[in-house]
Amino acid sequence: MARGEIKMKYVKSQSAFKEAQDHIPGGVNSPVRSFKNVGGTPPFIKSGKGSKITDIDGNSYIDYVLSYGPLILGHAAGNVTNAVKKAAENGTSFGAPTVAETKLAKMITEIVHSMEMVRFVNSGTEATMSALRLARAFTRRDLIVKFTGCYHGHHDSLLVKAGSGAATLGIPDSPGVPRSATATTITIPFNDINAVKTLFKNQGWKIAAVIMEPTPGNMGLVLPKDGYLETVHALTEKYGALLIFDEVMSGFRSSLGGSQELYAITPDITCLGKGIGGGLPVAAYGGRGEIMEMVAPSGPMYQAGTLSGNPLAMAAGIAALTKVVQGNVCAKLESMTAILAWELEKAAKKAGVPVKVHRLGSMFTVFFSEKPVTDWESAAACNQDAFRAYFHSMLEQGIYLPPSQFETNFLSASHTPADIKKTVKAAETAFKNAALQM
Ligand code: KE4
Repeated sequence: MARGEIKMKYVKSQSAFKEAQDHIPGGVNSPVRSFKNVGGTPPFIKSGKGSKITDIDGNSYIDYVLSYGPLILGHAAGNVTNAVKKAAENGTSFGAPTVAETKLAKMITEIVHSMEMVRFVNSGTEATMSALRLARAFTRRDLIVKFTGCYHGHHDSLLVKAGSGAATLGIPDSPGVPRSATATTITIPFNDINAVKTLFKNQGWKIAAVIMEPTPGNMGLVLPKDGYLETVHALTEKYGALLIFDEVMSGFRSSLGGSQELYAITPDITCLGKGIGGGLPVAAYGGRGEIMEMVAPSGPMYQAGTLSGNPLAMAAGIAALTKVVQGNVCAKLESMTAILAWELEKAAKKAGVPVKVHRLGSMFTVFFSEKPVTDWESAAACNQDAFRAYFHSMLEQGIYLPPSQFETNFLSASHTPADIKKTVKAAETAFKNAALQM
């Protein structure tokens, strides 16, 4: 333990974790939360407010997980909480259309111009699963292309060489996924332009769609090489395949209109999640009208959901996006995140620790690597022991980071310059701990 660190108490979380493991696999409802990759006990969170969370032992943290992206405004943002309370007083679900769904859909189509129409679902997994089915229905082709290290949720056909929790736990190809489910999924390295050119040359006319995180966040944050996205897009257009941008994480985070706005690329279908629900379960897929008209009941491609477009989730999403747009939040977060990334790089250099800090909009990742990180292979080669030492030192100092090298950190509109200052100071100690592992 480096000097200056306060020893957090986790007595209540330890007993809560023990009990949870008797009733829930691994004690968590999503694997990355288990701290299995970094060791130790995951703090059980009691509450959040703004940029802070407090666990059941009373420890308080500056939060850079923010529920893995949704909380662009921060925890318990007043307008979101009030909107959900008000909606709940009128009922929680109807199984019937409401005007709130149209309102949020219109807001999204006005921000993400490639989405002329939107269908709401309940998770990013559902959004990408439905987008694949739509692409296959529209093109009448079967082959899907994904990229190693990209994560699109846990449905069978895309749980192949996946990032995020699958990579964190070292199970990028999960048991239980039958060969038949992945037989039409082709996986190639991200940022390898020759691989995608060769694939299209050989099989382009059989490809229904390429699905990608344009700026992957599930290997940690990895950025596309110059011209890469443009080339992928041109190849899909040349061979009549659809381009699906999975912006579940990057939407309203890399910029207001997502990475498609930043890189000026118009995908055929876009998947959104996280930020559009203000912390409630909402995701969506959408695209050109002629494609979306294929979706039942307009067209024959079936997709449904009991709680899709749920009134509370719609209220939260409308309140959150209204504030994000009116408050010019993305631009403000751009500069604060850039300052933090620069200061972290400086602190690592001072501690003699080789890192690559990648930053885009309000997202960033600190890779413990001397070499550039451009794909899954180089991300996986990072020094994970150094990451673990850094992670635990930051946690001990009240900075709550995603418990995996293969995740992205997030800022919110509630983070303050004082939070940034405290985070950088903690990192100076944490990098010293990391240096002992290198
Ligand atoms: P969900 O099914 O978890 O709502 O969304 C899946 C998904 C799809 N696409 C992208 C680009 C995503 O990042 C995700 C989910 N992201 C992870 C974090 N890397 C969720 C956190 C978790 O699995 O607990």
